[in-house]
Amino acid sequence: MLMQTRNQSNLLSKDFPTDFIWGVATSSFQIEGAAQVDGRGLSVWDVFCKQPHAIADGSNGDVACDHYNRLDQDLDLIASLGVNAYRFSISWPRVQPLGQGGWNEAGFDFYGRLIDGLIARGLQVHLTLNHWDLPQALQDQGGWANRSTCEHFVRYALEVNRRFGKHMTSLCTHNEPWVMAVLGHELGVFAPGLKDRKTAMQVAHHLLVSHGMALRDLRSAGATMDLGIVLNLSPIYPASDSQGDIEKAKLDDGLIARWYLDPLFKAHYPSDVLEHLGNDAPVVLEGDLDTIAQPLDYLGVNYYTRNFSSAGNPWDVHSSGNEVTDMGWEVYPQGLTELLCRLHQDYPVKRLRVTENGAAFKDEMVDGMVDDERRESYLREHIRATSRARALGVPVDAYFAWSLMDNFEWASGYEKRFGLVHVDYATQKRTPKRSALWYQQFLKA
Ligand code: IFM
Repeated sequence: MLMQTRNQSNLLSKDFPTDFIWGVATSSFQIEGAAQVDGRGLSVWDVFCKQPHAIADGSNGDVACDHYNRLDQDLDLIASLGVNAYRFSISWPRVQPLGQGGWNEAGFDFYGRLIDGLIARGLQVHLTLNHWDLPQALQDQGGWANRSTCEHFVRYALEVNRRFGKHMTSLCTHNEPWVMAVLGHELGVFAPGLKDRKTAMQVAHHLLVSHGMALRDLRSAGATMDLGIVLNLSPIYPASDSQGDIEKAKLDDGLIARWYLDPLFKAHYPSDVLEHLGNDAPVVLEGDLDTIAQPLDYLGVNYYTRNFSSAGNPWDVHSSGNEVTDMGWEVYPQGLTELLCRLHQDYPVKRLRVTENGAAFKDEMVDGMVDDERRESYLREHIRATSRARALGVPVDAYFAWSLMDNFEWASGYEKRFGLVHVDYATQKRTPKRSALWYQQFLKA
C-alpha cells in the first residue's frame, strides 16, 4: 500500500489493551449513493440537497462513493487497514421507504451482505440506526417534531435487532442529536432546513425519548449488543476572562452538551438552560425523563476541536495560533483528553468510545499518492490524547477514525475531504493516503 511512512513517535498500539476497539467510521447517506434503486425511499437529505444553495458545491448523495455497488471492494479496503471494527449506519428509508409500514427486503439484503462481509473478515459490527437520513415521508408528517416518529423509530430499531442483532457488537440509536435538532431545525443549514428554536428543542427531546424507548424495548426483546448513543462534544472555553464570556461558555456548554448528558445520565434537564429557553423549552410528558435515562452500555464521543464562547459577539473567532483544518476547526488534541476526563468525572459513564475523530485537509494527489502528513499527525496526536485519558483512569475502550474514505460532507458537499482513503469521484477509484498507511502500521506495531 502506498508510500513509506515512519512511525515518528513512541506511540504504540500495544500501549492499549489487546481488546481495544480500533475502527474507521462512515454513514449511509455520505457514502452509499444508489439513491433511486432497489426500492429505497427518499430521505430528508435527498430533498434538502435540492434546495437552492443548500449544498456548497450544489451536489447531492445520488452517487456519493457508490459504496452500495462497491461493497466487496470497500470491505476489503476496511480489512486491509488492520482495524478490528467498522462503524456505519443504516439508511432507514432504504429498509423502510416510508418510515412506517412495509419493509424493503432489497435494502435489508444490502445490510445483510455488509454485516456478513464484516464478520467473514473478522471485523466487529458497530451499527448506527440514525445518522440523520430520516425518511422524507415521516418529515412530511412533522418528522422528529412529531412524537409519533418516536414510535416508528422503535419499530425500526426492533426490526434491525431481529434481523442482525446477534451479529452486532454495538448499536447506537442516534448520531449527534444536537446537530439534527439545532443545525437542522433552528439554523436551517442541515436537513430539513427549518429555522425555529422551539421546534428544534422539541426535536432534541423526541430524539432523546426515542433513544430511551428503543433501549428499553431492545432490552426487553433480549438484545445483547452494547447499546448507546453518540454525541458531538467539545470543551467550550470563555473567549476572555470577563464574567459575560464565562457565563456564555457555561450556557453554550449547557445547550450543546449538558442538554443531552443530564437527561441521559441524571434524568433531568439542566435548570439554567431551561430558564434560558423559556417558552422555547420542549413539551415533556410525565415519565419521559425516566425513559430517556435508560442505562447506557457506552457513550460515543465525536470529537474534532474545542470551542470558544463570547458574550458580546457570537461570531468572535478566538485565534490560538494553532493549526486549523479545512473546516476552519482548530487542531487541539488536549481537548480530547480533557473532554474524556470531564465526562468520566461528571457522569456515571460505564464506557466511553471515541466514535469519530478526524480532519479535513486540502489533499493533493501527486503521482498517484496523497501525502497527507497533517492528517497522519492529527490522528496520531488524538490517539495519544485518548491514551492519556486512559492513563488517567478514564474507561475508553474504542477509537474510530472519521472517515474510512472521502465522502459527502453534508452542506459542504464533496469539497471537504475527511478520508484516510482518497476517492476520485469521477472514476470512484480508492487510493489509501499516507494517513491510512500510518494507521495500518500503527495497528500492526
Ligand atoms: O461528516 C460528519 C459526520 O457525519 C458527523 N460528525 C462530524 C463529521 C465531520 O463533519
